[in-house]
Amino acid sequence: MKKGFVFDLDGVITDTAKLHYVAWKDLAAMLGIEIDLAFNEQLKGVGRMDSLEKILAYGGKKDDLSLAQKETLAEEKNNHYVELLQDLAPKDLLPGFKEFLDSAKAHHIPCAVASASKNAPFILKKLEVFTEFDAIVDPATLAKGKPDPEIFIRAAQAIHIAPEEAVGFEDAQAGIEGIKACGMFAVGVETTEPLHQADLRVKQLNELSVEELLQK
Ligand code: B16
Ligand code: MG
Repeated sequence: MKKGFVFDLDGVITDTAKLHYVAWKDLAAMLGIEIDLAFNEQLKGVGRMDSLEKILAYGGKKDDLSLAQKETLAEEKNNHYVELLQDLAPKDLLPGFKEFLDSAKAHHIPCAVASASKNAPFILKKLEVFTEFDAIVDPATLAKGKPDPEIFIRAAQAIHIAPEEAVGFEDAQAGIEGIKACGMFAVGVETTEPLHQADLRVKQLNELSVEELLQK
Protein backbone atom coordinates (compact mmCIF):
# COMPACT_ATOMS: atom_id res chain seq x y z
CA MET A 1 0.00 0.00 0.00
CA LYS A 2 1.48 3.34 -1.06
CA LYS A 3 1.06 6.50 0.99
CA GLY A 4 2.60 9.38 -0.98
CA PHE A 5 3.71 10.69 -4.38
CA VAL A 6 7.06 12.20 -5.40
CA PHE A 7 7.11 14.16 -8.65
CA ASP A 8 9.96 15.25 -10.86
CA LEU A 9 9.26 18.69 -12.39
CA ASP A 10 10.68 19.09 -15.89
CA GLY A 11 9.03 16.47 -18.10
CA VAL A 12 6.41 15.40 -15.53
CA ILE A 13 4.67 18.58 -14.35
CA THR A 14 5.68 20.88 -17.24
CA ASP A 15 8.02 20.81 -20.22
CA THR A 16 10.81 23.26 -19.48
CA ALA A 17 13.38 21.09 -21.35
CA LYS A 18 12.73 23.09 -24.52
CA LEU A 19 13.54 26.35 -22.67
CA HIS A 20 16.68 24.86 -21.08
CA TYR A 21 17.65 23.81 -24.62
CA VAL A 22 17.29 27.33 -26.07
CA ALA A 23 19.41 28.80 -23.26
CA TRP A 24 22.10 26.08 -23.41
CA LYS A 25 22.24 26.16 -27.22
CA ASP A 26 22.93 29.93 -27.20
CA LEU A 27 25.59 29.61 -24.51
CA ALA A 28 27.25 26.66 -26.28
CA ALA A 29 27.26 28.59 -29.59
CA MET A 30 29.05 31.46 -27.85
CA LEU A 31 31.75 28.92 -26.91
CA GLY A 32 31.89 27.56 -30.47
CA ILE A 33 30.03 24.36 -29.57
CA GLU A 34 26.95 23.22 -31.48
CA ILE A 35 24.41 21.11 -29.61
CA ASP A 36 21.25 19.53 -31.03
CA LEU A 37 18.02 18.10 -29.64
CA ALA A 38 19.44 14.57 -29.49
CA PHE A 39 22.29 15.81 -27.27
CA ASN A 40 19.78 17.75 -25.15
CA GLU A 41 18.26 14.41 -24.07
CA GLN A 42 21.44 13.81 -22.05
CA LEU A 43 20.81 16.98 -20.03
CA LYS A 44 17.37 15.97 -18.75
CA GLY A 45 17.36 15.65 -14.97
CA VAL A 46 21.02 16.70 -14.81
CA GLY A 47 21.89 19.71 -12.60
CA ARG A 48 23.13 23.04 -13.96
CA MET A 49 26.89 22.69 -13.44
CA ASP A 50 26.90 19.03 -14.53
CA SER A 51 25.00 20.04 -17.69
CA LEU A 52 27.67 22.65 -18.46
CA GLU A 53 30.40 20.05 -17.91
CA LYS A 54 28.66 17.69 -20.35
CA ILE A 55 28.44 20.44 -22.99
CA LEU A 56 32.11 21.37 -22.55
CA ALA A 57 33.16 17.71 -22.80
CA TYR A 58 30.99 17.28 -25.93
CA GLY A 59 32.73 20.31 -27.50
CA GLY A 60 36.21 19.10 -26.49
CA LYS A 61 36.68 22.08 -24.15
CA LYS A 62 36.54 20.27 -20.82
CA ASP A 63 39.89 21.52 -19.51
CA ASP A 64 39.87 25.01 -21.06
CA LEU A 65 38.03 26.91 -18.31
CA SER A 66 38.53 27.68 -14.62
CA LEU A 67 35.82 26.98 -12.04
CA ALA A 68 35.12 30.74 -11.77
CA GLN A 69 34.63 30.97 -15.55
CA LYS A 70 32.30 27.96 -15.50
CA GLU A 71 30.27 29.50 -12.69
CA THR A 72 29.92 32.72 -14.67
CA LEU A 73 28.75 30.77 -17.74
CA ALA A 74 26.23 28.77 -15.70
CA GLU A 75 24.89 32.03 -14.25
CA GLU A 76 24.56 33.55 -17.75
CA LYS A 77 22.67 30.50 -18.96
CA ASN A 78 20.39 30.68 -15.93
CA ASN A 79 19.65 34.40 -16.43
CA HIS A 80 18.60 33.65 -20.01
CA TYR A 81 16.55 30.63 -18.89
CA VAL A 82 14.75 32.65 -16.19
CA GLU A 83 13.86 35.28 -18.83
CA LEU A 84 12.34 32.50 -20.93
CA LEU A 85 10.30 31.32 -17.92
CA GLN A 86 8.54 34.67 -17.50
CA ASP A 87 5.60 33.72 -19.76
CA LEU A 88 5.01 30.33 -18.10
CA ALA A 89 1.36 29.92 -17.00
CA PRO A 90 -1.10 27.16 -15.94
CA LYS A 91 -1.71 26.37 -19.64
CA ASP A 92 1.86 25.00 -19.64
CA LEU A 93 1.09 22.18 -17.19
CA LEU A 94 1.56 18.89 -19.06
CA PRO A 95 -1.71 17.24 -20.19
CA GLY A 96 -3.23 15.12 -17.44
CA PHE A 97 -1.01 16.37 -14.62
CA LYS A 98 -3.52 18.71 -12.91
CA GLU A 99 -6.31 16.10 -13.06
CA PHE A 100 -3.99 13.54 -11.45
CA LEU A 101 -2.82 15.98 -8.76
CA ASP A 102 -6.41 17.00 -7.97
CA SER A 103 -7.33 13.33 -7.59
CA ALA A 104 -4.33 12.75 -5.27
CA LYS A 105 -5.36 15.74 -3.14
CA ALA A 106 -8.95 14.49 -3.02
CA HIS A 107 -7.56 11.22 -1.58
CA HIS A 108 -5.45 13.21 0.96
CA ILE A 109 -2.21 11.79 -0.46
CA PRO A 110 0.87 13.87 0.45
CA CYS A 111 2.78 15.08 -2.62
CA ALA A 112 6.42 16.19 -2.87
CA VAL A 113 8.60 17.60 -5.67
CA ALA A 114 12.04 16.10 -6.33
CA SER A 115 13.54 18.27 -9.06
CA ALA A 116 17.18 19.05 -9.84
CA SER A 117 16.07 22.58 -10.71
CA LYS A 118 16.91 25.45 -8.38
CA ASN A 119 14.13 27.33 -10.19
CA ALA A 120 11.46 24.81 -9.14
CA PRO A 121 9.63 27.06 -6.60
CA PHE A 122 9.49 29.93 -9.14
CA ILE A 123 8.21 27.60 -11.90
CA LEU A 124 5.57 26.03 -9.63
CA LYS A 125 4.33 29.50 -8.65
CA LYS A 126 4.06 30.50 -12.33
CA LEU A 127 2.07 27.31 -12.97
CA GLU A 128 -0.13 28.14 -9.94
CA VAL A 129 0.42 24.76 -8.26
CA PHE A 130 3.08 25.75 -5.67
CA THR A 131 0.68 25.58 -2.72
CA GLU A 132 -0.60 22.13 -3.77
CA PHE A 133 2.64 20.43 -2.69
CA ASP A 134 3.46 19.38 0.86
CA ALA A 135 7.23 19.56 0.27
CA ILE A 136 9.77 20.69 -2.34
CA VAL A 137 13.32 19.37 -1.92
CA ASP A 138 15.94 22.12 -2.27
CA PRO A 139 18.55 20.67 -4.67
CA ALA A 140 21.17 23.08 -3.30
CA THR A 141 21.17 21.04 -0.06
CA LEU A 142 22.02 17.72 -1.75
CA ALA A 143 25.43 16.03 -1.86
CA LYS A 144 24.70 14.17 -5.10
CA GLY A 145 22.44 14.60 -8.12
CA LYS A 146 20.29 12.02 -9.93
CA PRO A 147 20.87 9.06 -10.53
CA ASP A 148 21.83 9.07 -6.85
CA PRO A 149 18.65 8.34 -4.83
CA GLU A 150 19.33 11.13 -2.28
CA ILE A 151 16.73 13.57 -3.66
CA PHE A 152 14.00 10.90 -3.61
CA ILE A 153 14.90 9.73 -0.09
CA ARG A 154 14.73 13.35 1.10
CA ALA A 155 11.38 13.88 -0.65
CA ALA A 156 9.88 10.82 1.09
CA GLN A 157 11.27 11.98 4.46
CA ALA A 158 9.72 15.42 3.91
CA ILE A 159 6.27 13.87 3.59
CA HIS A 160 6.94 11.51 6.53
CA ILE A 161 6.89 8.20 4.69
CA ALA A 162 9.49 5.54 3.82
CA PRO A 163 10.75 5.46 0.20
CA GLU A 164 9.12 2.02 -0.19
CA GLU A 165 5.77 3.64 0.61
CA ALA A 166 6.10 6.22 -2.18
CA VAL A 167 5.45 6.30 -5.91
CA GLY A 168 7.97 8.37 -7.89
CA PHE A 169 7.25 9.95 -11.29
CA GLU A 170 10.11 10.67 -13.68
CA ASP A 171 10.76 11.40 -17.36
CA ALA A 172 14.55 10.87 -17.28
CA GLN A 173 16.50 7.61 -17.10
CA ALA A 174 18.74 9.06 -14.35
CA GLY A 175 15.63 9.82 -12.30
CA ILE A 176 14.14 6.33 -12.74
CA GLU A 177 17.45 4.86 -11.55
CA GLY A 178 17.40 7.10 -8.45
CA ILE A 179 13.80 6.11 -7.67
CA LYS A 180 14.54 2.39 -8.02
CA ALA A 181 17.77 2.66 -6.00
CA CYS A 182 15.80 3.65 -2.88
CA GLY A 183 13.05 1.08 -3.32
CA MET A 184 10.30 3.40 -4.56
CA PHE A 185 7.77 2.32 -7.16
CA ALA A 186 8.74 4.08 -10.44
CA VAL A 187 6.31 5.53 -12.96
CA GLY A 188 8.11 6.52 -16.18
CA VAL A 189 6.57 9.40 -18.12
CA GLU A 190 7.84 8.57 -21.59
CA THR A 191 8.00 11.28 -24.20
CA THR A 192 10.93 10.50 -26.47
CA GLU A 193 13.35 7.84 -25.21
CA PRO A 194 12.17 4.53 -23.65
CA LEU A 195 12.70 4.45 -19.87
CA HIS A 196 14.36 1.27 -18.61
CA GLN A 197 13.58 -0.17 -15.15
CA ALA A 198 10.31 1.77 -14.74
CA ASP A 199 7.60 -0.31 -13.01
CA LEU A 200 4.92 1.37 -15.13
CA ARG A 201 5.19 3.52 -18.27
CA VAL A 202 2.69 6.17 -19.39
CA LYS A 203 2.57 9.04 -21.88
CA GLN A 204 0.60 11.27 -19.55
CA LEU A 205 -0.51 11.01 -15.93
CA ASN A 206 -4.25 10.89 -16.49
CA GLU A 207 -3.74 7.36 -17.89
CA LEU A 208 -3.34 6.37 -14.22
CA SER A 209 -5.85 5.98 -11.46
CA VAL A 210 -4.76 7.18 -8.01
CA GLU A 211 -6.74 4.35 -6.36
CA GLU A 212 -4.94 1.68 -8.41
CA LEU A 213 -1.50 3.17 -7.83
CA LEU A 214 -2.03 3.21 -4.07
CA GLN A 215 -2.51 -0.58 -4.21
CA LYS A 216 0.98 -1.16 -5.73
P1 B16 B 1 18.18 24.65 -13.04
P2 B16 B 1 14.09 18.07 -13.33
C1 B16 B 1 16.15 19.47 -14.30
O1 B16 B 1 14.82 19.41 -13.88
C2 B16 B 1 16.19 19.61 -15.81
O2 B16 B 1 15.66 18.44 -16.43
C3 B16 B 1 17.61 19.80 -16.25
O3 B16 B 1 17.66 19.98 -17.67
C4 B16 B 1 18.19 21.05 -15.55
O4 B16 B 1 19.56 21.24 -15.91
C5 B16 B 1 18.08 20.84 -14.04
O5 B16 B 1 16.73 20.64 -13.70
C6 B16 B 1 18.62 22.03 -13.27
O6 B16 B 1 17.80 23.15 -13.50
O7 B16 B 1 19.27 25.12 -13.94
O8 B16 B 1 16.87 25.38 -13.23
O9 B16 B 1 18.61 24.59 -11.59
O10 B16 B 1 13.85 17.19 -14.53
O11 B16 B 1 14.98 17.43 -12.26
O12 B16 B 1 12.81 18.63 -12.76
MG1 MG C 1 12.67 15.61 -15.56
